[in-house]
Amino acid sequence: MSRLILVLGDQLSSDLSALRAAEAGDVVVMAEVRDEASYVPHHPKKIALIFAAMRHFAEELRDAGWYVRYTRYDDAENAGSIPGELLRRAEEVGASEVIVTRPGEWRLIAALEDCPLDIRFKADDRFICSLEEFEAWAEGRKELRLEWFYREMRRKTGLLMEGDSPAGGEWNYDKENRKSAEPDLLRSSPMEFTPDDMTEEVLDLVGREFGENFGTLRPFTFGVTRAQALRALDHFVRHSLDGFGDVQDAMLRDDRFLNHSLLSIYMNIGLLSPMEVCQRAAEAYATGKVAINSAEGFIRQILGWREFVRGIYFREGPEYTRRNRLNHQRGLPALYWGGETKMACLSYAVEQTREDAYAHHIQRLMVTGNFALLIGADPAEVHEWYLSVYADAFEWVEAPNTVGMSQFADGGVVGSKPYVSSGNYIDKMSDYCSGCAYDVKQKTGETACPFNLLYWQFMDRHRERFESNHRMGRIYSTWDRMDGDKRDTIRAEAGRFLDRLSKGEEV
Ligand code: FAD
Ligand code: DLZ
Ligand code: SF4
Repeated sequence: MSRLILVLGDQLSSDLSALRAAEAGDVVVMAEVRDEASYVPHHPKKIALIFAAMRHFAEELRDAGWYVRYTRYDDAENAGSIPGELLRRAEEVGASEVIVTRPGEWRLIAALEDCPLDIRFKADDRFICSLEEFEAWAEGRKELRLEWFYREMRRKTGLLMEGDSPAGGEWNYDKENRKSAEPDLLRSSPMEFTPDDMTEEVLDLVGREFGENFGTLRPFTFGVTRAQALRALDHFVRHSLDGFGDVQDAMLRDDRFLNHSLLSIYMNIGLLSPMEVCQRAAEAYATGKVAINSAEGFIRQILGWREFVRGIYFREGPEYTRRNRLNHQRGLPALYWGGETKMACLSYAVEQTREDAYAHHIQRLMVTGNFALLIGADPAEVHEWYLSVYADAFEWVEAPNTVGMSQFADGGVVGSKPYVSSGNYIDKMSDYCSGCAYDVKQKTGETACPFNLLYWQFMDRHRERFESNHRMGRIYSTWDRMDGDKRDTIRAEAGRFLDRLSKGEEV
């Protein structure tokens, strides 16, 4: 009897474990469904990316001889959910067994477990570190810290290793990767692609069905096939990787991508493997084409962070997204969904997010994430926002970054201290402040940058929790040395700012 091989929208890899387990006569099932397209209000570009890449992948599977049953979003018989589609297809072909590579989200794993078919999960081995390996590494450690995990991964893979030693002599070149950036008309941009007829059809569908979601659908320039993703990788390694490290943390109004790769969207839906991306970067270093700080900085994000957060997501379990260690309850302000704000940094980051379904790491962490944490936004709402608005957002990678790294809602599992800053950091790393109604140099007063007030108010209100953190002691010494009247003014002005936010006033 034939079996069903389920391929999800972020599992578009020809060497997927479920496909490898198939036998002659098995039927591949792929489905564009309402439940997946609306569990959060995804950015239209994200839905278009996934549907278009799914349709192209299904064509490639058929060309390679697979028997594929593909359901389009507007098919009349569409059951609206993955389990529903499996049941329908199982009846059609007379199958009762389904093979699926374990999904990247607890919600969908639970839905499949509840499905009254015989569901066989295969490990998702498109990662460099298996979940078993991560568990073995994490077991018995008091704290899980990226740096130690990353070194293990370097040793395991041999990436950027010279014998037992790290290439160039250091494991980590982060110190060299904190420069600000100057506008440079010659800086290359990520590769863009023109939609073909199949993608145009998807764009029309998404425009009709999801046009009300936050986010601009056109122009749509993402690649949607493995061949295009490989071209994007090649383009990045040739033109942007060498400059990646230097300006990795910088932000510029008129250069949204700087030297970032935009490769997360391709890796996260399976069009590129993390190992091949790292190998290309290591090869570019070995052949003298890129500097060590760039190759290492880039590889660390993938071999280190990407693998690390995935391990955390599955280790911490389905309740992880509901953690709220700092007990933050504020609703996410309307400005995150495009409401007016006078704060230039937030306005630029949100506008870019709306147009591109993309913002780079420091914009996510130190602008939108920083502000949400400082105002005490409910981490569940913050999580829903990040999961919705970025084209690369899938829970296994988004949740540890948001709930853990950015909002400290997991109490320090991902990061050892909260990522918060005053306006000074944003001013140093960007050109945003020169176009702002607020003055980043003013610590108090009518025009003071809100980050300056909120930063100290955050430290003050969470003193009990953070004072004993050895990485934060100096912050509290600075606060205590401040003139008492100034501290009171900061508390009062930050309080008024938060009141205005609560009333829904423009800030
Ligand atoms: P580059 O700067 O070119 O980096 C190269 C690659 O490194 C990325 O493609 C990505 O695969 C990997 N990487 C870099 N940082 C991280 C990280 N912290 N965690 C995991 N992988 C990383 N990344 C996602 O892929 N999906 C998300 O939903 C997501 N949500 C985030 C939410 C918040 C609040 C924060 C602070 C970060 C989030 N990140 C997420 C991590 C990071 O911001 C993106 O991976 C990166 O911006 C993707 O753009 P890029 O491909 O141009 O990255
Ligand atoms: C994100 C997404 C969307 C928008 N739509 C679909 C879909 O219609 N069909 C599908 O198979 N997958 C989709 N996905 C990806 C799934 O939500 C993803 O597989 C899970 O979140 C697990 O990572
Ligand atoms: Fe952002 Fe403050 Fe700079 Fe304005 S002054 S852009 S609010 S950091």
